[in-house]
This record gives sequence, structure tokens and C-alpha cells, in this order.
Amino acid sequence: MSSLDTLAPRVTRIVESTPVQDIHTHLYDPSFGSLLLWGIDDQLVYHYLVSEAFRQMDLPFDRFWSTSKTEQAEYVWNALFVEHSPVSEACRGVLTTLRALGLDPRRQDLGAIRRWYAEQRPEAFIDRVLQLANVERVFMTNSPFDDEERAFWKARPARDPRFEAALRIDPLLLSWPESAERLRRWGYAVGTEASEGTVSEVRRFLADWTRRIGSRYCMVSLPPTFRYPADTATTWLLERAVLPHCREFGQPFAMMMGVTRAVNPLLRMAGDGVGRSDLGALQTLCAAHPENRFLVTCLARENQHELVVLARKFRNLHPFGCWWFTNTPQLIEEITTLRLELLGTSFTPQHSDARVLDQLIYKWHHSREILADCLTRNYARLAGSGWEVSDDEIRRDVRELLGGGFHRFCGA
Ligand code: RAT
Ligand code: ZN
Repeated sequence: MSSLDTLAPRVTRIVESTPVQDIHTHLYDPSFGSLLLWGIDDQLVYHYLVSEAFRQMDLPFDRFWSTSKTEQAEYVWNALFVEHSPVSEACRGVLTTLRALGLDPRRQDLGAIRRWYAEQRPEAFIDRVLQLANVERVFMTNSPFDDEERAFWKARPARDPRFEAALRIDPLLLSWPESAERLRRWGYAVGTEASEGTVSEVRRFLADWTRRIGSRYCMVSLPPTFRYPADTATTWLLERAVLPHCREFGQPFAMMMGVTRAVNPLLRMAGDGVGRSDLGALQTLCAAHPENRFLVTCLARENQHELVVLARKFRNLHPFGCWWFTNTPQLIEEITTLRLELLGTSFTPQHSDARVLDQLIYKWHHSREILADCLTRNYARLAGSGWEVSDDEIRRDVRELLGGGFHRFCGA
């Protein structure tokens, strides 16, 4: 048997056994109590599934939203798992997760699955999920503009070192001057215009929160209408407060580009859509701010090639993840292959975006499988050119892709 025949299992073994740093999630440190979601009902009311379920239900939106989480979970379960085959990526995810936990929804009904969950002790369950997903570190999304979350931070929780903080600032950049009002209420003497005083108070706000939560990077999601430079508050806030802040703290700025919020508000959190971004704005940012580092993911499939080409031009740009609507097997494969072929290993192929702890299991099982396939194909081509990779080299590459490259980019 040539080494090429064993290539796929070798790569798979290494990809599966290499721990990952999950660089963007919506999970919380367990010390935040109820903010860390887990269990079958939270998996079923995941907004990815809610939007799919509404396509199969006649139920009025209000009726759905007026019921309890348990009832909502039942609606979703019936619509997507009982009355139809659960072929979508988000549906299959629930099944992958349950199976990894030793549950069989073909034999156990929702009631039995709920009873199993009710017996789990949170601390042990968290350890088990992280171990099954082989996730070493989880980056949270921490917003000072979220009242519930802010209250937890004020209480100075004892932190779990496996959960890292990342500062989310969408309202600051996208809802100025309404956000100025909130900053004022919190004791920052900001006006609405770009005066010296306002800029320095915004920077004080960013610095305070970065220190308070131990944030590792700062991040925003941007609509397709985002332009830079432009005669907008977003531009001056970026240029005079956010980017200087990131430079001062030696941290990257993450931009998640291409989300149109509330395309259908009746769907609540499930109602956001996608639009093609103007990556000319990103090009200008990277060129105009060589001392800043930009972590970027794009929601539109149409932006993926351009993003990769830009990353070839600007080493202060690090593409990451297959975000949200691109987190489907076909698109992960396409985007990861494109990135490998144009960037080598200098990118971070995936983040989970998990909102429910248990989802780490399926998000990483599914993504690792595709990453292993993509790498195997590339290594096989290399072998065809006479370059056979060793296990050590595969290990080195996979470590780089699953968090090592991100850490270096962050300057850690
Ligand atoms: O993927 C998601 O769960 C979305 O709802 C968004 O939260 C997105 O990931 C974001 O961070 O804005
Ligand atoms: Zn997210």
C-alpha cells in the first residue's frame, strides 16, 4: 500500500485529534449561569431551525412566539423531524450531536431525550461536550450593550480559562448617536460629533471594557451597505477610536461582513438576511491602516473569492470561518478549497458560531470532516508533484489551521 492510499485516514486522524480554538461563538463562560445555553430545547429553538420550521408550518408568527420554549421546541421538532426528513445542515446537526451523546431520536422520543438531559450535571456536561467536540478554547461574543450580560460582568465572575472574551461593538459603530446616549448614561462624557473629547471618551469606554472582560479582540458585524471611507459616524468612530484602540492594545479588529438585519422582523432573531459586501471598503481599510490587523469573514458566497484575493495582497488581513449561511457542507468545501489553493494555510477555515453548547459537537464534527477531505485532496496533488507530506507536517498544518495561525495573527 503506498503512502497515498493511507493519506485520507492519516489526515482524518490528525484533523480529528487536533484540538481547535473556536474563535467566534455565542457561548458564555459557565460562571454566567443561565446565559450559557444547553440542552435539547435550546438546540431545537436555534434560530437557524426556527426559520426552516416556519417554512413548514401554517402557524401564525405571534402564536409561535407567545408559547413557551418547550412548546416552540415541539413545533420545530414536529415540523422538521417528524413531518419531514431532517436533511438540512442545521437539522442534521441536532442528530449528529444527539448521537455523539449516546442518544437515538429514532428510538427515544422528545420526552425521553428531555429526561436524559434533566439528569446531566452542568459542569460534567460542559467537560463532556468540549471533549467530544475536541475544542480547547471558546471565544465568546461579549457586548457591553447587552443589559443582561453587562450585569454579569459587573458582578466580576470567577472565569473559566477555557472561555475567552471578545468585545462586540455593533451598536457603537452602527447606531450612533443612539449609542452615545447610552455611553453618557454609563458615565462617558461623549457628544454626538467627532470632537477630541468625544473620541477620547469613546476610547476610554473601549479600554475599560477590554480590561474588564479581558477581551482578546474587538469585533463588529456589518451590513452590505457598509462603505469606507464615508461621511458617516462609522468612519470617524473607526478611524479615531476603534482602530487606534486596537493598535494600542495590540489586538485585531474582526469584521463580519454582509448581514442585513431584520429582513423579516416577524422571524425575530431568525429574520436576518445576506447581501453582497463592497470589499473595496475592506481593501481601503487594509491599505490605509497597515498597523491594524483585520480578521474578516463574509456572509455572501459572492464575496468569498474577492476576500481571498485581498488576503493575498494584505498580510494584515486574515480570513476566517464559513459564517452562518455559508456554514453548509457544500459551501465549506468550496470556500476551504479556494482558500487553501490561494492562501496555503494562512487562514482560519472555521469557527462554530455555536449559540448552544451542544452545537459545538456537530459544528466541529461536520467541519472537521470537510477540512480533512479538502486537505487530503491537496496533499494528494502535492504527492503527484513528488512532495509527500509526513505526519509531522500534516500535524503542523492542522495546528495552524485550527487556531495556531489565528494566535500568531493576534500577536499572541
Ligand atoms: O450565526 C448566528 O448565530 C447569527 O445570528 C449571528 O449571531 C452572527 O453569527 C453574528 O455574530 O452576528
Ligand atoms: Zn456570530
